Amino acid sequence: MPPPNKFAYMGLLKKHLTFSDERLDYDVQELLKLIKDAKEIIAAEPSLLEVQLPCIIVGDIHGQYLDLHRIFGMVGEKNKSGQTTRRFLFLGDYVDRGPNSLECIVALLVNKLAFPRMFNLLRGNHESMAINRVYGFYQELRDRFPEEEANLLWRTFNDLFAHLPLAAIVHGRILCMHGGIGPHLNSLDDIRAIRRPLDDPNTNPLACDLLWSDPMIDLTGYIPNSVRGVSVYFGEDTVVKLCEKLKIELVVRAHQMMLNGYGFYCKRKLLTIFSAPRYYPEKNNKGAVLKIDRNLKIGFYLLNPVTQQTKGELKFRDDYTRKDDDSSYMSRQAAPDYNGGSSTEQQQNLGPVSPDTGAFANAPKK
Ligand SMILES: [Mn+2]
Repeated sequence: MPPPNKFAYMGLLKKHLTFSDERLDYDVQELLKLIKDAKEIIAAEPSLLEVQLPCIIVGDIHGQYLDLHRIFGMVGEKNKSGQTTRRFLFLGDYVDRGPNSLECIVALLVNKLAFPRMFNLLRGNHESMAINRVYGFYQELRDRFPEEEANLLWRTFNDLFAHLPLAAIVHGRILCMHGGIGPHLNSLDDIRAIRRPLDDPNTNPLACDLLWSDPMIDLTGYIPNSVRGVSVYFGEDTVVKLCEKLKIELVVRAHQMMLNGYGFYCKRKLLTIFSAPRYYPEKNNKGAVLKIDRNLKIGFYLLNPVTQQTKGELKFRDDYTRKDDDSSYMSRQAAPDYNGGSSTEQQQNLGPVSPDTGAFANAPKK
């Protein structure tokens, strides 16, 4: 499928087809117009997207623009004419943490405009003001533009983020979201009924869980998510019951770094996909992208944790000791509040990049 004739953003689209590890130059007025046009399409979509097969599902990107390029290259997505051949579902967390939040979100939005049905974008917990104010996106804009323009761009992007759909159902059988499930989710219509825009997704309990919750091993039911400071941990029984109730086969979510890029949970009824390799450099994690064919058969593309600096020397470290099981998930026994430990200690154990928390979401906003 080629881009539409006389596509207004052909120049911008082409700019993103070329692999580059430098920041791109953008025209602020063009960006503002792009956001406005993309918002129009996104706002008209339902809160629960319906996605057809085959499709490629991508987890957290977090400003790692080079890795977004690797993903497009891996799945054979792009050729020089800008043709697109794959249907994508992105699970959110496009911005923050990495060095190129702007390139990532602009690349995705311009593709959304060129191929609205092929590029499906969900909201992550970082697509919200309270979070991307403090985890990198705002600072990146301030570094790249004069203050007034940076503030305007940041507000305009966040206004678009408030309109992003919150979940997707693939082929009627696979439910996808950024964070996970929660006690307020009893039917697909519950998701469809969420009104957007949602400036602060945490004001809607179901939206908050879709963006923030995490699975926990050895847990029954739900408990407060003490590491995130918002939403819940959910146990295997809640996944089993939800699959029965909603007549779905699988839940696919992102939101947590997996050493292998992906990790099954609950006897393969839930799958985490994380697409930002070396997100924790000291853990040398892989990234993964999920491929679902038209017969619902799934497979993975893996991104090895190489960079131009490491030149692949760490490529094989741990390759043969890692399993595709639940090893990256929190277990009830290790939970920070289980034996009187504190969540602060838990986060410090994870090294320089700690999991994002929603504590800021409760702080007074500017
Ligand atoms: Mn997240």
